Amino acid sequence: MASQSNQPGRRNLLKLAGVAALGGPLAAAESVLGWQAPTGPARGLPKLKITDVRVIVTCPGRNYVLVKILTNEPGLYGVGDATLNGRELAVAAALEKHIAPLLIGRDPEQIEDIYQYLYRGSYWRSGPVQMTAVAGVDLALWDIKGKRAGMPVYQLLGGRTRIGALAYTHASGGDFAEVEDAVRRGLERGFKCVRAQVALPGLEGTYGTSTRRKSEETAGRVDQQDSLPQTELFEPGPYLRTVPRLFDHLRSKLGEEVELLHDTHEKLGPIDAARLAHELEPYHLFFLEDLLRPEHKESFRVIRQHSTTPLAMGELFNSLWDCVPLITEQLIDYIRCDLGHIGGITAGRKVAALAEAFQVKTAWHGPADIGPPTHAANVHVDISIPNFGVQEMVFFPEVTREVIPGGPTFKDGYMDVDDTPGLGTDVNEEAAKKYPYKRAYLPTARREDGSVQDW
Ligand code: KDG
Ligand code: MG
Repeated sequence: MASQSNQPGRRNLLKLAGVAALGGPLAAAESVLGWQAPTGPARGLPKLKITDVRVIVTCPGRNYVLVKILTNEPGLYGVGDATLNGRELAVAAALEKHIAPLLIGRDPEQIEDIYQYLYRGSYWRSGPVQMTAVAGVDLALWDIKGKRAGMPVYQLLGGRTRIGALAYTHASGGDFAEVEDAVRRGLERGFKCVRAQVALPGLEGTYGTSTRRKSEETAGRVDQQDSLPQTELFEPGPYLRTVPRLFDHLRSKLGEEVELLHDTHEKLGPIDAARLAHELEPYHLFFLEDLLRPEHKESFRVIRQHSTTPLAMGELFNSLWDCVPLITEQLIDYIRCDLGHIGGITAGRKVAALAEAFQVKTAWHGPADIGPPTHAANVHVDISIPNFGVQEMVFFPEVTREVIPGGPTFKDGYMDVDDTPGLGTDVNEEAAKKYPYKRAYLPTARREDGSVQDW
């Protein structure tokens, strides 16, 4: 992996040493070029340096990309998650070839500066590959800071604001009765909030509407994939006719107490989205998720004009700035970015603070195709901010936990993290080697006439 130093060249250093001897503002030039902390090391501890950045690509059930950042303090390292479902190797290459060489010799304590440097310093900014790579680094740096401080990350973010993070699970099925059974199973497991999805009669279905039960939970898993993407079908007409009837069924069978959610997965156009949100009003959803494609933020105005159903949006966003218009115009009620795809905890806390000012709550993306360090980061942020809403969660299989141990716990409807210093997750590099990467794609979708449809 990357090993060359990032300190300024010898000739520059000699020049700067002469200038610095004069004192004044120019004396700072050396520390700027060398990226040394102007304030000195924390708590009198010796100065930290990044000595190695390891990128671990592994497939314990599905593909994950982990970033392990090592320091000059023996045994002190951090682990982050840089998994981008279906584009894992692009992120791994960005990290190995472009980002790791920039980090060697840097002070891992300077998390904000490194985030700014990687985000703005590349000139080309944002995008899912770059921001997932930045998130992997960011999480590893927060892990290091927590370990060094002897504190869980949520303490570094300001300490607890709640007993745990209210969590939601997924329920799906081929018909309304199957979905109802799946919701009941979620409730028996302790969940207070359940996302409900149903297959569409007469259509093979796609994400969240599949006749292959639970397909949305397994999408992208290598055992579910051919070597090239599957093509799935979607039609808005059957979807719009079916979903309100599903929630009518669920409310009549389950009552008002259970919090129900639904994911449209960016499939609709503006007026169809407004119709769905309007027709779901009697069933009082906790939220209706990702109605529109991420490009069309202005179209949320159309939905707002027609409905009081609470709206959530954001898992395809890549930066704080993607969130700004929806939050500042109060066009959504929940911002549900993926901390692993917007630059990590450093970006997420900015999104949360912006949202707080406009009474928007958080609902960070928490699917199976992001690794345990991102799930841990979600919960550290959830339990330390004032405007947390709800947290999507999954249970990882044993094979994933063998390779990436640790992560949040679940009890009585809430997720939590313990007081392990740092994020509370790790990577077992030896175990990771047993599960080499296997090419896998997310499915794609088309309409019945053959044209491309958002999946
Ligand atoms: O890789 C894609 C999944 O992360 C996404 O489809 C899951 O929409 C999703 C959700 O709400 O969990
Ligand atoms: Mg979603």
